[in-house]
Amino acid sequence: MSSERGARVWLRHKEQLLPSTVSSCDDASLVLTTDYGKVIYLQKAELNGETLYPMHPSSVHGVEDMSTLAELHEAAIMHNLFLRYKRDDIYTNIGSILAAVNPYKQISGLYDSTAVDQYSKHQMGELPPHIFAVANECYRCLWKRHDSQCVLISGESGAGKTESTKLLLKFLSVMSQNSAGTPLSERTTRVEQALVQSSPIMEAFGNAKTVYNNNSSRFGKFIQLHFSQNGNIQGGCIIDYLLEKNRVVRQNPGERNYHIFYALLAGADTDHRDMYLLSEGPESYHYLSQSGCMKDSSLDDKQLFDSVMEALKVMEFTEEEIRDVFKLLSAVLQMGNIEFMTAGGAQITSKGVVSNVSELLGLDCFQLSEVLTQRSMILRGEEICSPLSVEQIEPGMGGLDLLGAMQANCQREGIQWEAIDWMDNAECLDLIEKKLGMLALINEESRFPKGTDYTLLEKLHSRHATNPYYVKPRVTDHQFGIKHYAGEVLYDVRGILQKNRDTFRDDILFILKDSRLDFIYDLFERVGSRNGDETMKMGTARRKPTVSSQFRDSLHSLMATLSASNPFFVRCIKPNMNKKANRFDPDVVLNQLRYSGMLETVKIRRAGFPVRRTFKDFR
Ligand code: AD9
Ligand code: MG
Repeated sequence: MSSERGARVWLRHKEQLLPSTVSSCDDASLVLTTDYGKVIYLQKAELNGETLYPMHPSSVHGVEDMSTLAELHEAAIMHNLFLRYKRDDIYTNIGSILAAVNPYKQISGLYDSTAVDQYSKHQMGELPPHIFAVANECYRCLWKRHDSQCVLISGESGAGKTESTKLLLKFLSVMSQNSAGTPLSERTTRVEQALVQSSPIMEAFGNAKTVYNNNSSRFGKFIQLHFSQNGNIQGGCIIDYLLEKNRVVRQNPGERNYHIFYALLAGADTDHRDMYLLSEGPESYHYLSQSGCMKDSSLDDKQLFDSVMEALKVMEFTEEEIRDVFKLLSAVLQMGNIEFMTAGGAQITSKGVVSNVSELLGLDCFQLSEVLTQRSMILRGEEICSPLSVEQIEPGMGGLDLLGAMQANCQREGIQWEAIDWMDNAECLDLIEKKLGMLALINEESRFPKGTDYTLLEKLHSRHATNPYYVKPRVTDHQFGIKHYAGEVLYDVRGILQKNRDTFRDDILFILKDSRLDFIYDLFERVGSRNGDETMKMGTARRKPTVSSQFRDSLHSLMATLSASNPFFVRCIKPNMNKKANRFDPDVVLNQLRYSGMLETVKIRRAGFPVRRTFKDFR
């Protein structure tokens, strides 16, 4: 009966189970069309109950909660996502976890005010799975359970984490405005407005087009909201992790710098353009043109400029502050255009650009030229100047290049979030951050005066080569690898210690602190105090925290916060690598289902513990 025309079946084909439909059959043979578009011819004699069997109705029709699927293999889970995705039902529950497949298109009505209203009036499970259902449950739980709530959103680059976050914030801000039925105080509305308006600013300065995502967040973030007893948001904070600073000076082919630079060029009117000493378009700036990618049809730089301006006003930035920020951005762009030639040491050939930069930053032009072409140090109370060669300067112009190689975007997000999932990633995490783990070794070597990238690599290899999660590449001599839960990643040690130390040349810092502009002065005054002036005077190595130790500490504190909260999980899934709507690539999705441990999740949920409460809470 599984071989009747039109029958829905599972076909085992090359180690995979494929959801299929019988398209025709005769006494000896069978033609099947898989849901993912392949046509397969089979001889009936070759078939048995293992290779072909009927699909259970729950799989045929699809279910809102995976734990009610009768068939529990990864193919069935993926097929269920696929069925729903085709109907624009992008959300599916896996017990209390929400799976969200990125539609790469606007689905009408999905997030409008009617939807907000509906989900705010229903309990979890009464309406189809939705990010608003999670938001609502989370909001209700604040009072039901009397503890803090957290939502962990994970997924690879472009899967939809940022969009999900914004939807959560949107829902919560509406709830906050409607709460308690009391007349709104002016302050409250301001808080909600600021909450929603923080996104355009954060995205303009911290997101960029990458090959994976046209609006990729180049930093991790943790958003904390505080609610009053009557349910409105009183305040909040955003903690960011490891911004990819490197991108300001260098981008891979096909990628862009941070959105704000293009927005500024597209949006500033003639007067402001003159004030910021900006030239025409992005093509005149090395930092924007080097990658060969300056535009994308999905990105409207002018419109972004307008929304950032509006947001900055809502956030109460003054005209002067906005002007100073844009001047600084323009100065960064111009820095990238300074050219050098060799004549003795390095000489600046583009004097006009240097004078623009000094004007924008409120610096002395001569001092700036000096500090760009020679390095001065205080040694035993005396100032020693040494000229720099062009080769020494060019990488130094990436003096903004402060980011460690330890950061590989989606993997780094994986490291953050996996720790609190029940998929056991503990051994890999130990390798990275336990006592004598990799981060500790990198730190130790950064502090060690004779340490080099290669002495570090030797130590890593010798201490960890036998760890099953560590990779010692056979062919290259400048890499080490980690087998993360989502796959193996190789890291390059070249430059890693310098990036990890994240120091700022003192002589450059001093002239920046000499700026006529308060804004620039304030900015670098803070860097100075972070550098630790006390120890500098004593001439010893600075004890400024390294990038990796800061990262480790911030993760520990994040973990402490999260452990004290009741978690909700949203797993974002990317349906294809082409950023396209209506395209579900089974290989791409399967890979994500595997490493995110979704299958295990369903099994655990099905084992009879779909809802977990402590006895005390239950009682
Ligand atoms: V990254 O790790 O920051 O590079 P994210 O944040 O996971 O990544 P993002 O939220 O930026 O991905 O989503 C990528 C794009 O997918 C968005 O710019 C939208 O064009 C698209 N997207 C994501 N979620 C939705 C959605 N719920 N509805 C419509 C969506 N489009
Ligand atoms: Mg993002």
